[in-house]
Amino acid sequence: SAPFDWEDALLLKESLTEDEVAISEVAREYCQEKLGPRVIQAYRDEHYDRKILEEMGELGLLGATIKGYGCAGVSNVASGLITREVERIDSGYRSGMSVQSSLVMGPIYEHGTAEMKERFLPGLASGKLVGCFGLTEPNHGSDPGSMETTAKPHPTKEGVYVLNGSKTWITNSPIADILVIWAKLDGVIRGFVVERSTAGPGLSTPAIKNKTGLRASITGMIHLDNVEVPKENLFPEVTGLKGPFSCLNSARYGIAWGVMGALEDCLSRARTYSLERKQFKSNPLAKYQLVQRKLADAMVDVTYGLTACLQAGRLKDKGLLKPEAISLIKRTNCDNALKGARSLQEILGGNAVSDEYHIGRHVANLFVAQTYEGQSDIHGLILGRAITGVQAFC
Ligand code: TGC
Ligand code: FAD
Repeated sequence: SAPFDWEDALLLKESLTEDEVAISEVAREYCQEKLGPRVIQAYRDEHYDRKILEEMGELGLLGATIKGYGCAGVSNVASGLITREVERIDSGYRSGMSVQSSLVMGPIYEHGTAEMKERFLPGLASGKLVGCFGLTEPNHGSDPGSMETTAKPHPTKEGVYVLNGSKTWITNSPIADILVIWAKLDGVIRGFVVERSTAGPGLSTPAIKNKTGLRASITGMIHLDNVEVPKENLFPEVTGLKGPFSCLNSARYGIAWGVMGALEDCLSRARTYSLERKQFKSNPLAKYQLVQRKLADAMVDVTYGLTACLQAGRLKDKGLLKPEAISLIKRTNCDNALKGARSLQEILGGNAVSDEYHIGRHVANLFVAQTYEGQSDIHGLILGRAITGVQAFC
């Protein structure tokens, strides 16, 4: 029988359908050939090329689980495998894709009217339109329920709302054509699709520069100063935090897969380095027990993490995946990826400081992955509440 495969210790591939394997291979080829060669320069220049979304759109990687509207309609496991391949290159590229797919196309598909779906989804699926998701505010990150952004009926124009407020740390906002904005209307959270082309001068989206992580993705603020939005662009039914959280469930699920891709890349690079680099009597680093332990720990975390993602994906396809279970995999995989990448970085010694060796970039990115979409301690508190029935947020 085939020997043990350290890159697939529990034979994940055996549990995938032919379609899932094929999609994963398409994504891998694209990422390795097209994203890999440009990531170091993009990270140095803090540059996000919006053509990336068009390239992904051409391959059917955007909004991949959506049926119709130019989307691929694949399983949640297939979509997770795409995410893993993209983040194997860089979390920033995965971020741009996750926001477009889960946080912009997701709510339009789930909560939008038929007219909104027809109007926005095909352009977003092709990557010709870029979207962003505005939930976090300068004063409200982990606690979005306290948001200050408001929507009010226009005092004179029938069927028009007026938005005021600020959002910050918003992926894609400086280049977004379509902005999903969460705001309080009569004190209740509602979702609006703001179109840059018609928003007028009250909308501005300055970039946040000089980031220490996620530099290959573009992040910015959103300022709304009396921005007018027609009532056709309001999600008609969903109210309260379950609006934004319903799409965050999918994005958090995707991150759990993605960060395992980043850790796999670190593992592969550290292993190669440890076999080539010799210290003390011409021994490769790989001969030393402490080094082997670091590699083994990371391989175990990848294997457990991907196995949990696979199970979560199958449950999601059946509609059985609970938000608390998503908190479990998002938190555990992000924590393990950050810890593992940081430990593997040590194997590269001084060379780890050079961006040519990639691991330092993953470490910086994984701090962000552990922070956004609910910081790990927040997910710990969500789990604590599920276990005890008592909430400890305030
Ligand atoms: P809480 O009382 O827990 O809930 C209020 C209402 O919301 C519902 N809800 C959910 N519904 C669906 N899925 C979920 N995961 C849900 N979580 C909560 C809940 O059922 C309730 O509904 P109802 O009908 O009873 O009103 O609200 P809370 O204010 O106590 O919430 C606390 C907490 C910590 C759970 C929540 O606020 C939280 O998760 N905070 C983290 C914030 C966060 O994740 N922000 C993400 C911003 S977007 C982002 O980071 C994108 S980065 C993307 C990239 O670049 O990749
Ligand atoms: P805070 O809420 O101020 O938390 C700071 C620390 O305090 C954290 O460690 C947290 O766990 C801890 N803490 C807070 N409350 C408690 C508590 N009750 N008990 C114990 N500990 C607590 N948001 C969007 O809406 N859309 C986006 O596209 C988006 N993209 C992002 C891209 C990047 C690069 C970054 C960095 C962030 C992005 N975010 C986005 C924002 C992100 O979701 C928030 O940064 C995150 O939710 C945390 O909020 P905060 O930064 O305000 O931290």
